[in-house]
Amino acid sequence: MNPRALVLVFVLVGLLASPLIARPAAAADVSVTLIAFNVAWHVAAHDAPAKPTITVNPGDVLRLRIENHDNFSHTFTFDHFSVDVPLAQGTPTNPTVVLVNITASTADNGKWQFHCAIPGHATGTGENRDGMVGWVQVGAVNPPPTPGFETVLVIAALGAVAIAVRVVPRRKK
Ligand SMILES: [Cu+2]
Repeated sequence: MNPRALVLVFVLVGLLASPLIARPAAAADVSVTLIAFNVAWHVAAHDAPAKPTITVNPGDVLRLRIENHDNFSHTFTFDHFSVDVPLAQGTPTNPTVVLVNITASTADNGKWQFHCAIPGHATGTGENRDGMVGWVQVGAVNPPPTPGFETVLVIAALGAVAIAVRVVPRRKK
């Protein structure tokens, strides 16, 4: 293969491979207010749905402001991230506030359940509790689609290289 063709090969392969080695989005701070109210978790407001799912990307820091608006105790218990903090009784206007930071790594990809450990507030075991529960989803809900688009790109790159090698005139010796 002559040198010009070789350069073309490198440029094409580099261009076409660049999306495949693109870095993930930069890590972000995700600030969420999680409210314990009427023996249920809500994000940001009482009338937000119970059993919320909070979504973050790997590398993000989830900065939770946890408020207890009930006039009895709760806990914020998150087995996967080894968090278990008590929440003393509060009121909507004068809540008990606890700050919890959770750093999600790629090893945490998946959907993880948090709950309240006060007896009767959540039932069941492990990741399958019901009642006063919620989830943190780290990363995509579904894994990325099987390589289809990338395969097409690679085939296109190889085709382009083959054409380039034929079109680029050979140097006369
Ligand atoms: Cu509780």
